[in-house]
Amino acid sequence: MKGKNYIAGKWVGARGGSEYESRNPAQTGEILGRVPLSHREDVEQAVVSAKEAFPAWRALSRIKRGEAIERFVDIVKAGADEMARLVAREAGKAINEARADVIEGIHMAQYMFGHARMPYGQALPSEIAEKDAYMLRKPKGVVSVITPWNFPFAIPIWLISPSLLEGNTVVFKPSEETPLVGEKIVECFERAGLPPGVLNLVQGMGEEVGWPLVVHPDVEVVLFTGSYEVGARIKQACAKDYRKMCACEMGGKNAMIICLDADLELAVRAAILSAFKTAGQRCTSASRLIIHESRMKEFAQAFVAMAKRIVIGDPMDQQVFMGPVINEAAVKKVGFYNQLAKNEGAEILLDGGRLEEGEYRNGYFCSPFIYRMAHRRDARVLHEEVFGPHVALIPFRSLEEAVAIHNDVEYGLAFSAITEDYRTARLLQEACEFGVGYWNLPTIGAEVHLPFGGVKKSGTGMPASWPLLDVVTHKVAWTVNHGREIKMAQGMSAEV
Ligand code: UN1
Repeated sequence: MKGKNYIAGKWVGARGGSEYESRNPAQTGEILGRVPLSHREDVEQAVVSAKEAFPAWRALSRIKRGEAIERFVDIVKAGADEMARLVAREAGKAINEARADVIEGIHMAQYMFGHARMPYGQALPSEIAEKDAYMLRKPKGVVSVITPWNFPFAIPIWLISPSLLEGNTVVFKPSEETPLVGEKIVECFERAGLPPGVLNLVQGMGEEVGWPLVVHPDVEVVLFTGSYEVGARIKQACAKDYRKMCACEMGGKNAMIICLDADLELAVRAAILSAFKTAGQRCTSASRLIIHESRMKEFAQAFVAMAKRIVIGDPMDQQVFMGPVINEAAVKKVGFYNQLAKNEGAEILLDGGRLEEGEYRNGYFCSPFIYRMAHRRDARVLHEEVFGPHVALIPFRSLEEAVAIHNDVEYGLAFSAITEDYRTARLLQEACEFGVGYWNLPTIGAEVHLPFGGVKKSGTGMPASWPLLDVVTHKVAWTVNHGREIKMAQGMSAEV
């Protein structure tokens, strides 16, 4: 563990030398490491270093840049187990999920390496026979990458690898909850032979590091995954700078619609995974299960019975399904919304919340909270993101009503339709507002080569996969005269 920032190819402490500790959310007494608590001056140095490295990096062939990403993949693969264990210990994700996080990052890097040999422009027709016309991509410059703790490995790779492939240079600020995973990523890129300054790391908090990275005049693009509140501030700040672009992936209040003809066993399994994987802390987690009223009773019974069997505990234990939530604030937030559901008249089907006894004493553990909300569609708890193991069952009578309930939130990220009928699924696909949709599947489980991002308050600016290549590049027209002359227009006076 270095416990340092990485700027211009050197591991350095924060100016002034302040540090903070990264702790294990399952064992809060366990300090995993110490990292710099950086400030604006550290960001300044990192941006200068990225700016200086840009001309040489963009001048390399795209395939050469892709090969650096390939070497990164080889290095990560060789240490994948160790990386997954660090993800589990620092983010509190169950070990099998931590492995999946690492694999998802590998997949994105592999996809971007493959992309290196794919077309990066187009040949287009011209109105004039003597002209050839092209669209070419050019990198934009310095990209800020600001990422969350819930996919501490995969999401940084989602954002860093397309930026680097296209010839941009990057300043990376991982979540302050998972700085050591962030450090490991950068270490692997260093070992892969990235030239100094191409990828820089600055550890620290949102206001002192994240915000300066957003407003810095030499940053061309801001890539962010996190809350709506922060994403909205970023978008407003970028709008004030005429040349700055951002892509933000933000919150969700995702739903499954479970229809009259649903396969019950499939619906229950999909709902358990959607609501409780990662302890409900994915932006794609489902917190609303919209169920045909005549299937409500049998679904609720089977769903609650399975939720009771969820094993909660140490993320390193192979048998554990759900680890802790990330921190004290998250425990409090889950507790607040569980109580709010009660205050707003919910029928509690499984009362859950903070676990404090025995093995749970030293971590931020919460058990599943499940409730039925039949009448109060305007209840606040049905509209706000909780980011924890908290899920509402909401009955509907007609498909029109199901769609209306589904769309009656300000978010639109992940959606799943559970039905055996093609026409019903087609109707829901068309009418529901979402960015990542599924039929007879959980709301989680995105694949790296598919577009990923939300509508409404869930996302802006094509935040992942191949659409992101457009965000980090300019598309320029390049038109060539292969004729021998340029015909002059009329209106020239006679030679003098
Ligand atoms: C997120 O939680 O920010 O679809 C992304 C999924 C993941 C992505 C989640 N692969 O569940």
